[in-house]
Amino acid sequence: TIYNVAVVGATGAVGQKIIKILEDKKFPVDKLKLLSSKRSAGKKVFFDNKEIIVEEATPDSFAEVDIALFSAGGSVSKKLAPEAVKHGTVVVDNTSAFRMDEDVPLVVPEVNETDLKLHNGIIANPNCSTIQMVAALKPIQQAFGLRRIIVSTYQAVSGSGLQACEELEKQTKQFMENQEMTAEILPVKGEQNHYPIAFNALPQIDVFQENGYTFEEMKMINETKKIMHAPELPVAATCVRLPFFKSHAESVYVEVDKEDIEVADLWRVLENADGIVLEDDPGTQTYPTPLSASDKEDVFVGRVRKDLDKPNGFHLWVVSDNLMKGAAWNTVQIAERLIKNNLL
Ligand code: 11C
Repeated sequence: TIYNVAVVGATGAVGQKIIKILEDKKFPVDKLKLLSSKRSAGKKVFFDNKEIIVEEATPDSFAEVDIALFSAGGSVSKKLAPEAVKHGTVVVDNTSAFRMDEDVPLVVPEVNETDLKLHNGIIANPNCSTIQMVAALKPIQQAFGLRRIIVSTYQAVSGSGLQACEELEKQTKQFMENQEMTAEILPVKGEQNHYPIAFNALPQIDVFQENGYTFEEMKMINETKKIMHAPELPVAATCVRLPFFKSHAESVYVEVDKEDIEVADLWRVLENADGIVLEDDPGTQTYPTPLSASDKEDVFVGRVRKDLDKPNGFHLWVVSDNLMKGAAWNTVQIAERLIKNNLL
């Protein structure tokens, strides 16, 4: 069987990756519809050696579309995903619009593929920094149980979009030429204060919530509990933006249920886990970095250490491409699993 597929946000960074992955993975596409805002409509994109003209996304765009992959921002998803569902289209949404809705499965295939069967037309793709953490922690949860998670992130600028990447380039040049760095976008577009990201670290990703945590931190906390089916699991997060373009890194501290576990036990379950690549050998300075993980679809884990005080505590370093497993690849993977499980 082949399917009519729509990509909403086709000219954006994630949309472009989605189109490339559909091609590379030979996704069973009959017709591919590329949709965007009015501003980008008319652009031409190649898919399978054929030119496709990008069309403006409207409520009527979804007639005869089997599956739509949305990555055009939360407000577009809120407006158009329900319209697509009315046409019988199944939506995989890569924004935060529906993630915490009870009737919307929030899925990382290696972690909770079976939640897909509960869908009512919309499946949500989690936040990038959440995806890579739960992918690495699921095999540990399954083998040893999880008692608590504390994560600090080292996140790439591409998570805030193309303009933020341009800002990092501009500030780097300004700094090297002894000029004052000008900041207009980061940490958050539209906020009152902006700080340089070049040669800096910004402990704010997305807007602050009333509890003093940022929205990115609360996404990591709430999405993790939902995906891992662990509403009572204590999770704390500190999210920090750093001046590199691609792939998020995370320092993750976990406490497991068992006290007689050693690093080798964690290595064993991580080595055998789907979508995880273990790169961990201090003797040869082997560990993943944002540069080494970029453009790859896996989640890389290294620096596994036992806590020096807590017998059930472990530290891990988790790195993955935020636009690949963190966004485009996880979205296409969900679509593949919907087909495999007869859920379209
Ligand atoms: C960042 N994690 O790095 C964000 C980007 O909820 O899908 C992804 C936002 C989202 O800034």
